Amino acid sequence: MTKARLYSGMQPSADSLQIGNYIGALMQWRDLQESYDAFFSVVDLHAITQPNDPSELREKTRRTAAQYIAAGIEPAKSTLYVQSHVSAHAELAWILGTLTGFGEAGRMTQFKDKSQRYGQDATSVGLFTYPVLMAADILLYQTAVVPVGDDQKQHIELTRVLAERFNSRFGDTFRVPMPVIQQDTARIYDLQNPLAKMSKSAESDAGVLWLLDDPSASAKKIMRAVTDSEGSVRYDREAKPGVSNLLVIYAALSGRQIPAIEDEYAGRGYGDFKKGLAEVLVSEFEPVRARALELLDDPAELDRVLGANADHAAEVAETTLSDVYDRMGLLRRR
Ligand code: ATP
Ligand code: LTN
Repeated sequence: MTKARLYSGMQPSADSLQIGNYIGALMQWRDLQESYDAFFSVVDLHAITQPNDPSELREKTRRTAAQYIAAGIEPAKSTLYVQSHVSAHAELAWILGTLTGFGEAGRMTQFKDKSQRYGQDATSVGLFTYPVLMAADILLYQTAVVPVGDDQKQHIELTRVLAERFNSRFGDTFRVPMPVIQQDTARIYDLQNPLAKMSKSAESDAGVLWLLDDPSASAKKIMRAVTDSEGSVRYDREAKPGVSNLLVIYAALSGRQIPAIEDEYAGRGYGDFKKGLAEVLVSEFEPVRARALELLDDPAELDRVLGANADHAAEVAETTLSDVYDRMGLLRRR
């Protein structure tokens, strides 16, 4: 039996991924690649919706790919490639843009947040159409499931709407994908501001745990994480957002349940708990970090792997794109 298709991606928007990307996305990807025909892209065309230095963008793209592999995505098993290597993404995005309402795109909360943060002058049309490009990524591959963090749920909903709209106007062309959101780890929060999502592009670095950071730097950030004055290690998202966030991270990285961790630290202070978490984090991340740095030592080999995977992705994508052009009545070149 052929496996159902899975698609996901991350932006190369920093030198290192953060732990929210790892827990909220990569850990699921690693497990899911066993049972799906998985495609994972480094979405560089999405990343350029923010200003980028060209040589830094190249470096961040390789680094993101290296971290996928280091975290356990296997390029021999899954298709791991760079979005801009497959021109069909930009082409289908144009097509889908013609089917997307202006108001519909304007209701995307990520756009509203980001455009507000950057101001009108720094908000590009590309940022506005970001979710349309994301829909193209997913629909090109006849994707069944899309594992993401919960911040991407609205974009997947738009993708479904666009797929259904196209299918009803032009005939059955796209598979309508389903999001897969692991609820308990769907949102890791900033260590200094446990009400905000941890993010690669956070304004301050103090609350972000980086996958490629020196382990001692990460341990220090954990020791300084915001907690509360109660002093007991107990999960309560409303009353204790800082401690609850640390518990979620602890549970995800150790594979243990939150109540078991609460029991272990009952009657002990936050200092012990944080030390325990720092140890778990270092032992999980150290091999990932070492492997990523090793891969980055040989960029030619990394580029070769990405190129070969892009060839496969392009083949699949072209089949869908050519069907789309045909159904819409674009005259095919002979
Ligand atoms: P940026 O700040 O550049 O937008 P980001 O760190 O928010 O970056 P993305 O590249 O946008 O990360 O997202 C990659 C994947 O990681 C997505 O599936 C997203 O839902 C997930 N993700 C990102 N941040 C978190 C988080 N704090 N908790 C859980 N999942 C997350
Ligand atoms: N917008 C996504 C990244 C992304 C993506 C995708 C995720 C771009 N294309 C396709 C899943 C499927 C984000 O995580 N910020």
